[in-house]
Amino acid sequence: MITIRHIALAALMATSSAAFAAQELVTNGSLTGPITNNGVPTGWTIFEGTPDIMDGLNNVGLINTLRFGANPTASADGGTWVGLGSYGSYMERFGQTLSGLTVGQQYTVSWEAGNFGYTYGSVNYLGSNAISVQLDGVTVGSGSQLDLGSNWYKQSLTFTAGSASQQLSFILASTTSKAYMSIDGISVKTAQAVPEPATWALMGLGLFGVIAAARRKA
Ligand SMILES: [Ca+2]
Repeated sequence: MITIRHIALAALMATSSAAFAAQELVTNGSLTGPITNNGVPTGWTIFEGTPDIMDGLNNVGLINTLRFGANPTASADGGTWVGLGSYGSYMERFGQTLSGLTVGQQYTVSWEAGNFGYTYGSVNYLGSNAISVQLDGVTVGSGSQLDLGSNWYKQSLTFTAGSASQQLSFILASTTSKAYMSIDGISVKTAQAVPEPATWALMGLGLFGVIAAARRKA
């Protein structure tokens, strides 16, 4: 039998999920794919240079290659990640197109970043750098600068959608620092909105209904 308590609970759950659920807009944000030198995981595209798919045992996308400047641990996301290099005018950039955006809506892009570098003989990519976020090829912001040995830090920034479909990409911020950084656990979601007064009122009404129904029962 459907009681006022059921209706009130349903209303409460509906308003809560509408207010707090945020849909993931990134495909394969875990960057899961085979170890590859010059390649990115399914769902992603290379826009500049030669990014690599790697993990803690396979540097620059080469199997059994421990050429890290500093030893990495696994990221919180786990599995494989993507390595991005910078060397003067040579830059590496990868990304994917976000669709279904609402113009004027704020979104939060978050990711994990680490700086484990690359060293082999006289070849050294050991500098400090930051990971920048680009929308349609224009930088909208950067994570914090990380020195060699920085072992996975959560980064995020907020942007406002300018059109329903925009190209999201990642590139190192400094072109002068010869660095090789790691990125994993990429996510884009609607920026957490504070529920509007009408939503709070509905939730309050739902709670009131539950309490009233419970009292009647007692
Ligand atoms: Ca991963």
